[in-house]
Amino acid sequence: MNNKILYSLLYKMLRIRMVEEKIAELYPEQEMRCPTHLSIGEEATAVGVCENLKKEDIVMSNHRSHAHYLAKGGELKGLIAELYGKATGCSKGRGGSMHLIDKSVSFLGATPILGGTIPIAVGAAFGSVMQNRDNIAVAFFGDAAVEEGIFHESLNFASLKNLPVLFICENNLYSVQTPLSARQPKRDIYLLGKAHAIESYQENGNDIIKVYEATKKAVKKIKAGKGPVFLEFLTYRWREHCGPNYDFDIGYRTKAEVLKWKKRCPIAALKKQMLKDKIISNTQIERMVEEICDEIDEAVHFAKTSPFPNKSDLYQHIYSK
Ligand SMILES: Cc1ncc(C[n+]2csc(CCOP(=O)(O)OP(=O)(O)O)c2C)c(N)n1
Ligand SMILES: [Mg+2]
Repeated sequence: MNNKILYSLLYKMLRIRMVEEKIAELYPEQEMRCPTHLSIGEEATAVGVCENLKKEDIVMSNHRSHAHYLAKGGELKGLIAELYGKATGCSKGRGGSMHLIDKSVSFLGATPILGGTIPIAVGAAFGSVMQNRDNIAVAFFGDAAVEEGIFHESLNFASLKNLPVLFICENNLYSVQTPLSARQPKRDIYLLGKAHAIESYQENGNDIIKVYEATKKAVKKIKAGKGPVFLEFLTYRWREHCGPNYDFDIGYRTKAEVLKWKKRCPIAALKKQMLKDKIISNTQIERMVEEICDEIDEAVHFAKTSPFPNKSDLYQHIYSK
């Protein structure tokens, strides 16, 4: 992999991490009033996948949406302002954290109804085929979304029609506070893709290079008209399901488990490798951090000083054309 790509992967993961850490820091001020689901610890999947996409390639996300939005090129100021419910937010302050949209980069949207965005991605891919466009559509969803009926209907149809869809399951082992073992039989999730005759693979979702390479291969196949691909990435959420805090004190998982996964931090791993291979220096990393810090401060200032939507505009921007 060339150095430019490695640099970009590191920068984008670090940026997402720092943005979400800032959100966690500011959240207790209670100026952001929407529920927020942070992807801290899971940055490699969003970045490794989206690095392989073109601007026209469509992404559908879910309740844990910030990383997907930013990795696809969604505007940072629009994200932060949206969390503050401001008129300058990417959804004009109507949506909050779980309803992000930036059509300028084909981030068609996030909604929190589990599995609900999977058929939309499939429909978008169907539309692209009918209109002779060569973009693909990507659906990001968690391990719990595969428990929804619509997941199977969507895979069935995509497989039948050979549609250009990439299914990305971010398996972080939990749905809210319930482990996978209490919800699903003992089998690998990617096998569900195979059951629908879709080429399917499982990969380490905390290894950005593995995520990037698996996605690259998948996108190449999909763009060659050879039908959908299903990728399951194993990863782990560090903080509570919804909100800025750590939650190992409430008993559904141990601190030791969280610490074990923190040692598998995708950002630390890539940084270590790039330093060892002398692709980047500590000074360059410090400069990266400073640049991102400035960008985040500017976005927070923009959000805090932006106006709330006018009451008279209440019924505008409810439906997207
Ligand atoms: C249809 C539906 N049922 C229940 C919920 C409540 N809910 C919100 S997030 C969530 C867990 C999702 O787990 P997963 O898909 O693994 O994603 P993760 O939160 O782990 O990223 C649930 C049950 C919902 N949003 N939609
Ligand atoms: Mg999960």
